[in-house]
Amino acid sequence: MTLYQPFLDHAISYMKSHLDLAPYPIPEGFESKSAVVGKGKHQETVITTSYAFQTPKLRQIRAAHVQGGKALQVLNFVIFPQLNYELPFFGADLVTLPGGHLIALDMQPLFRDDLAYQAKYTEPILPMFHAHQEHLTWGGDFPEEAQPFFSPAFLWTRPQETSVVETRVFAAFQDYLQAYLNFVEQAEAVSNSKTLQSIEDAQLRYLRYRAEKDPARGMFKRFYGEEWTEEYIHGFLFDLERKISSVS
Ligand code: DBV
Repeated sequence: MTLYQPFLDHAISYMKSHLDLAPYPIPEGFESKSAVVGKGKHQETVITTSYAFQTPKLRQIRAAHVQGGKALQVLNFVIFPQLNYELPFFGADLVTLPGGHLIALDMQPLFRDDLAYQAKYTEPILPMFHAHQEHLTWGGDFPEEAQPFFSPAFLWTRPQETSVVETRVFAAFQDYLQAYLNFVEQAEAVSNSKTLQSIEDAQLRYLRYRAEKDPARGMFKRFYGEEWTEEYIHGFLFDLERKISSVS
């Protein structure tokens, strides 16, 4: 069992019991991809597996699970709400590289500086955030241009010990997902056309940033080549732009 498999298993089974999940199409060739990397006794098979679902309120729930031995494990899990809900994104980037673990967990706001929005989607989870942050110290600098996309409840940490990932980070992941599904349950559809436009704008801003700056791009290119990587990023991981242009 690899490091993030229990996270993925938990997320899928928890969502299955709390949401009306339907499959979300994964483009052909992207459900699973593997490559053999490294030389001699450092050879490893790196396999990337994709999962995707949707619900009436959630446009795309998707995970990318990269498994390449003890020193290369990634679970990137994002939930993109439908465009007629003001819900934040659920964003988890759980990364293990030869240099160590890097954990990003947040409910990423559509409108970070809007106080009413913060009162609704950040303040209720601050106690949970502080409880976890006590054990998971701040991970230090991260790209300044990414800051608008994170909430004040952004859990960002670089644990030294794998056991911390297995216990504290796993507990935080479960709590954040549970809190997120509570928000989803309570969310009501928006019909005001100005609000709808501002949601679409905010989703596109987020999505373009993530697609353009995807920190996994270099890794995927090395393993699977440029063409596969760009198609994976724009056609699956961050696909909103294409979905919008295909209906309008
Ligand atoms: N990150 C992704 C996807 C990944 C992925 C789709 C499927 O968005 C993995 C894989 N993240 C990944 C890897 C690294 C990071 C780093 C492999 C390490 C890159 C490296 O060191 O070579 C949060 N992820 C990071 C970093 C941050 C995040 C801040 C470190 C800084 C950096 O290298 O850029 N999550 C990430 C992020 C946003 C987010 C930038 C922005 C909104 O939600």
